[in-house]
Amino acid sequence: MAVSDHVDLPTFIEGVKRRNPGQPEFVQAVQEVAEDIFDFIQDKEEYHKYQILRRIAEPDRVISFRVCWEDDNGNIRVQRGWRVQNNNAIGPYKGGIRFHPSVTESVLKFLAFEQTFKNALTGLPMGGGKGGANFNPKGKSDNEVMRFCQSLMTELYRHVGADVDVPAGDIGVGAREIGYMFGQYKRITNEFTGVLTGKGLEYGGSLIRTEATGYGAVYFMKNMLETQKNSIEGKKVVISGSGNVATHAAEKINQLGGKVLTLSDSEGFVYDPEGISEEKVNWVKAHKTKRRGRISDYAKEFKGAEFHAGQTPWGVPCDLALPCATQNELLGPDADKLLANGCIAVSEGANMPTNLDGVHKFKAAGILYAPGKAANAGGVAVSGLEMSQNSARISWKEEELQRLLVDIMQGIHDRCVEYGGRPGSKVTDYVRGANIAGFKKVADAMLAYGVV
Ligand code: NDP
Ligand code: 2IT
Repeated sequence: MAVSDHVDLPTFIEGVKRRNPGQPEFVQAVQEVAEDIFDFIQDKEEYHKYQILRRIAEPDRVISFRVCWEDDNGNIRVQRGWRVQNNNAIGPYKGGIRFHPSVTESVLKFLAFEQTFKNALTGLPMGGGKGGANFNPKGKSDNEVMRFCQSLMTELYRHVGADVDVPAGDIGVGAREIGYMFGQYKRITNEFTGVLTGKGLEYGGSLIRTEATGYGAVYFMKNMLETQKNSIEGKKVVISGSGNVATHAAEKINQLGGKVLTLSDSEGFVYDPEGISEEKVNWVKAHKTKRRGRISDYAKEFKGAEFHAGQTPWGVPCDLALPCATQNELLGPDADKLLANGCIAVSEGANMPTNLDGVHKFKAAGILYAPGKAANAGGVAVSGLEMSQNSARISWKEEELQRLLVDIMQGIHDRCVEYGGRPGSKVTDYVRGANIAGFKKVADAMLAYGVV
C-alpha cells in the first residue's frame, strides 16, 4: 500500500472516538500522541502495515469488577474497581492505582496509555497499566480504608503478579493503602513477592520511592533550563496540588534555591509571598497525610499567606510552573496567563494536567514544556528499581538510588531532545520527543513479535 493511502489523522481520531464512546480523557490522550506519531511514521511503512499505533491505542484488556465493603456504621457499600492492562511489549504491566470519586474507565484507559510511553522512556523493562476505583478515601476511617483495600485485592490478586502486572500508588493511594493491599495479597497467595511497589521499607520498599516523582519532575525542569544555560536558583515557582508529587517537588525546588509561591488542593490554592520554605512544606506533608487536612488551613497557620477558594494558581506571576494535582487542571486560558506573565518553563508532575488547547499554546510559544510522561517518570522509574531489588532480594543504598534517579531523568531528557527537534527550529518540542521516543521502543518490540 502506498503511504498516501493510509488513513489521515482526523479519520484516525474519528475512529478512536467511535470505538470509545463517552471516554473523552482517553480520546484526548490518544490524540495528543497521534499528532506527533502520524508525522513520525509518515515514511515508515512497517509501522503502518502492522497497525502499531492502532494496536497500542487498544488496551490488551480492561478488567472491571465489583468491590463490596462494610462501613463503620454497618452499611454495605458497593464500588467499581478496574485494572487496565494496556501493553506488555517491553515488560510486565506497570502503573499505579488511583482511588478517587472521579475515576472512570476513560480516566484509567488514558492513564494506562500514557504509562506505556512513560515506562518505555525510563529505559527500564516495564509495560503500561493502571488501575483504581471510584472510592473516596476522604473522611473514611483507617479501618474502612483497610476493608476496602482488602476487598479490592481479593479480586485483583488473580490478575497481577511480580512478572505479570505490578501496581503502585497514585492519587488517593499511598503507603497506608499499599500496605493493606500487599498484606491481603500475601495472605491470599501465601507468597512474598514484589507484586506492588511503593511498599514500606520494612517489607521490600525502596528508599526514595516516596520522593522520586516530585524530585524527578524538578530534575527534568533543571535539565531543560540547563540547555539554555539557566537554573532554578532564584526562580519564582508556582505548584499545584499538595499531595505526594507536589510536596516533594516543592522540597526539591527549595533545595535548589527556588522560591515556591503556591500549593493547592481541590478546594483552592494558597499563595505565600514569603515562599513556602522546606519547614512549611514539612507542615503541609504532615497536615495532608497524618492529619488528612485541607490546604486552606495553611493560610491560618502561616501569617501573610492567602487562600483563594475555588481557584487554580496559574494567574500568580512566576518564572516556572509545576502542575502536580490532576488531569485537565491547566486549560488554554491558564496557559495564556502563564505566558503573559513571563513563565519560561513548565514541568508536569501530574498526568495530562494540561488540556490540548493549553498544550498547543505552550508548543506554539516555544517555551520549555515537559509533558507528564517524561517529567513525572521518576516515580515509576524508582518503582522499576524497587522491582529489581525485590527480585535480587537486596536493598540498595540511598546514594546509589539518588544517583540512578538523576541519571534516568537525564536520560529521558536527552531522549526527548534527540527526537524532539523540528527542521528549522532551535527549540526542542519535548512533547514530540517524548511521544516519539516512547513509541519507537514499544513499536519495535511489537514488530519483533509479529501479529499478536
Ligand atoms: P495525592 O493523592 O498524594 O495528591 C493529589 C493532590 O491533587 C491533592 O492535593 C488533591 O487535592 C489534588 N487533586 C486531586 N484531584 C483533584 C481535582 N479533581 N481537582 C483539584 N485537585 C485535585 O496524589 P499524587 O501526588 O500521587 O498524584 C498527583 C498527580 O501526579 C496525579 O496526576 C498522578 O497521576 C500523578 N503522578 C503520581 C505519581 C506518584 O508516584 N504518586 C507518579 C507519576 C504521576 P485533594 O486533597 O483536595 O483531593
Ligand atoms: O503515574 C505514575 O507513573 C504513577 N502513579 C506511578 C506508577 C508506578 O508504578 O510507580
